[in-house]
Amino acid sequence: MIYNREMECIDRKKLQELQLRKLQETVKRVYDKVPFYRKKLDEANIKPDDIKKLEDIRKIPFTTKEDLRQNYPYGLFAVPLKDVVRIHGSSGTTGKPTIVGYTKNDIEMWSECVARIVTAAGATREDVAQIAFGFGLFTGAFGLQQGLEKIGATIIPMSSGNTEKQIMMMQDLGTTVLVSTPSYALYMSEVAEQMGIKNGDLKLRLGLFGAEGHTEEMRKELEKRWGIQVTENYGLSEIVGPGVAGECLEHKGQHINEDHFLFEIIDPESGEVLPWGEKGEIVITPLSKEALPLLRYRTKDISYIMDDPCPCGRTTARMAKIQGRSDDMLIIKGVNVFPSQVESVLLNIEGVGPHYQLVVRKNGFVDDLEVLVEVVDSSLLEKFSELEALEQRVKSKIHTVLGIDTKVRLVEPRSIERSMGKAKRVIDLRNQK
Ligand code: DLL
Repeated sequence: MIYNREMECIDRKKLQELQLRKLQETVKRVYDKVPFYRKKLDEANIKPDDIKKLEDIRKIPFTTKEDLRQNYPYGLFAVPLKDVVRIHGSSGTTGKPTIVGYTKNDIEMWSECVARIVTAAGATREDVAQIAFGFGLFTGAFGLQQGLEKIGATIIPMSSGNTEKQIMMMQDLGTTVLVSTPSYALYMSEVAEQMGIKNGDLKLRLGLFGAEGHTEEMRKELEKRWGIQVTENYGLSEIVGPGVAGECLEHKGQHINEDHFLFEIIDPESGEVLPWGEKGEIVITPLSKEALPLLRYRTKDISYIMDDPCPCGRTTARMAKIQGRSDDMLIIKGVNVFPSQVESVLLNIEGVGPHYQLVVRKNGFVDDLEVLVEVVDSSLLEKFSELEALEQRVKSKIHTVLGIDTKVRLVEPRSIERSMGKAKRVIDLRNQK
């Protein structure tokens, strides 16, 4: 099923014409309505009329999270607050959240985008969808709820946490679709198992997972544990929330809602635009937003774009799995390492479980990486020689794949903190004495 065939199967030339027209309108709107952008564009010596073709976007300076921070909370809004019907925010690790806002039309556009991606993932009005994202300032729960409601699915707004009740409801209410982060889905499967619930006791058939990445290996693990199809979707609050892109059942990347979001890939160091197919930082310009229209927002997410035809029939370009955020990248003894690479390695080793954590410490001028991973069978922890052999195996696998030496510590099952939202995989002790 395709939710909006006209836009999802659009001819590329037509799409580019549409994108150009919307880009021109957006630049004009922010120039007229947002003093920050007028100043920024004046300083760069650009007038809205200078945008004559899509490539002219490259003349426009980037927008960063820091710009949003400095204009906290409403400084970049392009409409008066009376026209804003909803506020959301992204939880910063420290300090104040980034505040975003939506007009009625923005909510309509957002719901449509989510309706498209959940349809692409195989959800229908027959489904009972349990939302296990936290309802609140976070965009995940409301975003998925609106899109799923739009396609006529039955929503169970459980929010995150309270995991045993979550599973009880799943069983009693006949949940068919689970909406959560992949790490919470993993934790929920563990709790279901402890409760003695088997897949056959549930009607679950589909996972709509997002808000953080998961590797192909983790997808297989989740599919096996729950006995379901796992799909992934992507988005960020500054752009709209979930609904920017999502996987179809071909699992060949996440289809981008290109009529609403213009993607570029840049070299994160130089800022130079890279051709599609090359890996770099995703930069997004939303093309339809009224309340918070940003220009060339730097996401810090690293990926690449594919535009070869997808067997599903959609003509929209697809983004590959996010490899990591540029600020998550660790440099261990001169080698660039993303936590997702370690995840792939660990999930291919028998005897260790899918729960892990990376601890980074400063050791003189270099950074040391310690990998904590749970053993599947706790009795192993008493068998010293077997334990050491497994530790060595993990160490050497990581060395073969990533080319770095790490410390490896095998720990008790269930000893690593479980996540009900976005997992914290990296513990950074570099700034601690
Ligand atoms: O996480 C929006 C969202 C909610 C997307 C629910 C999908 C589902 P933020 O809290 O602002 O918004 O965080 C955005 O999360 O820049 C990525 O680093 C990361 N992220 C989101 N989806 C994925 C994904 C929501 N599929 C940040 N893979 C983004 C990897 C993801 N990272």
